[in-house]
Amino acid sequence: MDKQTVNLYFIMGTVNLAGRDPLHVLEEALKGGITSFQLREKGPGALTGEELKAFAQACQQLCEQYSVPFIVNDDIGLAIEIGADGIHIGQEDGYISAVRDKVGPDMLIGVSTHNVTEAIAAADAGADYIGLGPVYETQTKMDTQPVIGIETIREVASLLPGLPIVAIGGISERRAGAIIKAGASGVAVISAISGEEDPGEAASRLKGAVLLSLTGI
Ligand code: 3NM
Repeated sequence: MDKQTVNLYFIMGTVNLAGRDPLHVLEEALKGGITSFQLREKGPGALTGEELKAFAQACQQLCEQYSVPFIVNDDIGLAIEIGADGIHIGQEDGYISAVRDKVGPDMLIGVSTHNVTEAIAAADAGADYIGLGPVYETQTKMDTQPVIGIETIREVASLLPGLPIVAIGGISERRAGAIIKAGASGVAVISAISGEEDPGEAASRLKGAVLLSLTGI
């Protein structure tokens, strides 16, 4: 997997969008230049069953239009059923090798990691990319691990130079530069796009910050 694929990785579900239409937010983010999209449907009122599947397929179709990989969080069955481009799993979601057996050779597998040990284990087990965080405090996910800061990114990036690393947790346009300079391939955000007045503009500015820092390396 190309590191550029995770330059700007947007995560969203239908929950916590302050009444906005999620497909509209996604399309604006796609227009703004996101390079990956993860459907993460969690929290009170989260869609399930056929409703979730229909929503996932609508997201998938939009992503296809913009040639952006469509990745499903956690739900391996759904990812397989609709033919997602990727599946993203947490530390508690089972062995990567078992997930690979289920999804076949072509689906991307991303893994959430929170320290050097988890990052190395994920790389050894064949993860296509890792999420690494939370880099900063986040208001979006309640059960996060302790904040890891920039130094952990630097350490993991130097130990795993070939692996796409996407930093996550409390990332804003202002913070993106330092994260990229520390060695991350990109940033994953929820609120810095979906919580903004103009998600397209927010995505475009974040992308600009990431690309500027990458060219400066
Ligand atoms: N995972 P925001 S932090 C979904 O550290 C998620 O693994 C995290 O949301 C981790 O960009 C997080 O609004 C939430 O801070 C990111």
